[in-house]
Amino acid sequence: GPSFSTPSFNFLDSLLASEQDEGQLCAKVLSSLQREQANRGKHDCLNTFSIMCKMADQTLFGLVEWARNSTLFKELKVEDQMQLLQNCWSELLVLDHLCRQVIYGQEGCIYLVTGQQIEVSTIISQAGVNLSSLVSRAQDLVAKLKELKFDRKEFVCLKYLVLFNPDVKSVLNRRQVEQTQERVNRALMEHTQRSHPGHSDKFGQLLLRLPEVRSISLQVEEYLYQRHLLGDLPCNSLLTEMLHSKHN
Ligand code: DR9
Repeated sequence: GPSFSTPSFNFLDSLLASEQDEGQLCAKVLSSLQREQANRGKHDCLNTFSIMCKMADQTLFGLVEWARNSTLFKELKVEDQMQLLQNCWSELLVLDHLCRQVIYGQEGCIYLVTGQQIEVSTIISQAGVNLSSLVSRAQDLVAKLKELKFDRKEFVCLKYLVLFNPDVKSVLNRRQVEQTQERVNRALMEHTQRSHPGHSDKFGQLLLRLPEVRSISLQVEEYLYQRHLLGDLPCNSLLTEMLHSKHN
């Protein structure tokens, strides 16, 4: 109960409170997809890939908005905010995807931000090797996170740890980024110890998943870059803009 609360308990709650609502995000994405389709003729339907990109783009807008609304992030100079987001946008997308699968996903299915479910076997049969391998790697990680009984608070912490990365080159106020990283790290450790007292290494187990998240996110960028080279990526999207910020 509240009588046992500690400062970092409240800290974690405040991080959780500024999470965006899944229902609102879903409604936003659906309406943007409908607007897009309405602007087209009856016989000019968006293909699957464009729909997925639009979905990812809207999700990315939501994640950038989330970061920019967070008190800890607002304390940074705009230049540093840009550097940090350019470094981790694809990791945030992957974490977001993973969390959605852990919370809503059914065995053998991918749960999209729109609430639609797609069977993994369908994807494997329709997608090329790159996308298939991406989806399989992500599903393996989902299984591990389910096993660890990954919860929302832990997910929020991982998002902050990915965002406040002091190793990003050309960050001006490295100390401030480091301090936030340490603070979130401590809150995550205390939370895992409090909520799973019998599971002494849950904290370590969660942190050990981050290199795989990073690696999957780099594969997402590679996949998207290949599709960009084929001319398949929408030109005026945040997704494309972020992708280019690294390849410059
Ligand atoms: C929640 C985050 C944003 C949500 C946006 C998209 C979620 C992406 C997550 C999983 C992928 C779902 C894939 C759905 C596939 C639908 C059916 C299908 O298999 O379509 C095939 C089509 C084309 O495949 P291909 O590119 O391999 O080309 C095949 C070739 O033509 C023949 O060899 O696949 C798509 O359209 C997929 C588009 C994916 C858009 C990628 C956005 C990535 C952004 C974030 C991803 C987050 C992590 C995902 C980890 C799996």
